[in-house]
Amino acid sequence: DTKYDCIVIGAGIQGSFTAYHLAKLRKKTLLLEQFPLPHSRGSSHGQTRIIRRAYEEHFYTHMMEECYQLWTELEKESGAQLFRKTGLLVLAKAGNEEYEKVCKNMLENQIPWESLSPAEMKLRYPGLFLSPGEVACCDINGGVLFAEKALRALQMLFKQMGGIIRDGEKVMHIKPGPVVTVTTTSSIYQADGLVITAGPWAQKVLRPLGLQLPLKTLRINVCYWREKIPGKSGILQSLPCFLGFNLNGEEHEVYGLPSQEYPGLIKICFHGGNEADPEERDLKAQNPNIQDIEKLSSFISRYIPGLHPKPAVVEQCMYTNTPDTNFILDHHPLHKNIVIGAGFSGHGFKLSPVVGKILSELCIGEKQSYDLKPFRISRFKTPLKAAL
Ligand code: PYC
Repeated sequence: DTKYDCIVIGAGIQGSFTAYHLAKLRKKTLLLEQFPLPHSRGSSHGQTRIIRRAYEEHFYTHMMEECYQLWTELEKESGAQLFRKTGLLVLAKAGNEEYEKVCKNMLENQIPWESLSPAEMKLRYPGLFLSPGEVACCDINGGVLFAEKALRALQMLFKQMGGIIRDGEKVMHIKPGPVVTVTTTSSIYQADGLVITAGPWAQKVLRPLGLQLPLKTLRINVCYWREKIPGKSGILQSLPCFLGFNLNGEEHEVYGLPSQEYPGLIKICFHGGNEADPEERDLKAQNPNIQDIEKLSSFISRYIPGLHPKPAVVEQCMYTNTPDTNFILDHHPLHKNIVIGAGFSGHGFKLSPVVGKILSELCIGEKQSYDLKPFRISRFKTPLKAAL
């Protein structure tokens, strides 16, 4: 039978959480993925992601409350450990606007956090050297999510609830209507509702539906670093997840987290990269953006000098950024039974439990649990184009 209640296009973390919620609501759901699973072509691969409540925006901090509950629920249902608490350090120059907003938000929302004096920082993290006039605070319950394990757990539970996954099937055509028809490279399916969570392929899927969203796809260098002398700096044991705002004069945030991928290495990256077509990402991987890596090397020499200033491993990941880095969670402006989740802008993984809930509610026309104003398509100018 090829008729479903809902079809979800894209089996990354956002699509998989959406499909899981739909299956929980007893909707007959098909999850489509263009590549054979598992794969590392999009934005949901790798072992680790940061989880935190430390956000500038109240609405994300608010969404994170339920996300923590849903991540715990997923751990219970799957029997897999998916979270490790390390704390999340936020580092910045004193007076940095983003830093001030994050602290204010944590204070106002009664998030467990602490401001750390230079003496405390030195004591706790002897391998990390802040300069005078730089400040630090900690989101105490921040930590690491085990990304690929989470994706696998979700897809397993989705299938156990009767959900169908078809991987290695690329969507070739979508015909809107009261019943949506989706043609893939091997089949034709129909559904009452469609959710598009295609990650960096969102624009390619949406353009034939007359929608031109202001999305930029970026190729991110995911860098792993080793100690100059193994065990000497203690940095691998002591350093928790961190975010650095405008340190070393950089416009991008720098972030780091203990590496689960490579024992003995630590993951430290820029929260940004160069524009790239997702099809080209791996073709150009031999030639990573050297500038990014040189800037990271300079950051590391200054702040964490116990690390070797050349990355031991460089991998790639894609971000899909909106102009304001807020997500797109909305109906298609003309076809209300087509729902779009896009533009996760490099910070969507931790929020996927609630994103999936929101997209499932939009798809089946249920009352919304969250105010979706920050996520609407109408905040952009002229998103509608004549269908090709
Ligand atoms: O949102 O915490 C975050 C994050 C860290 C690295 C990429 N995104």
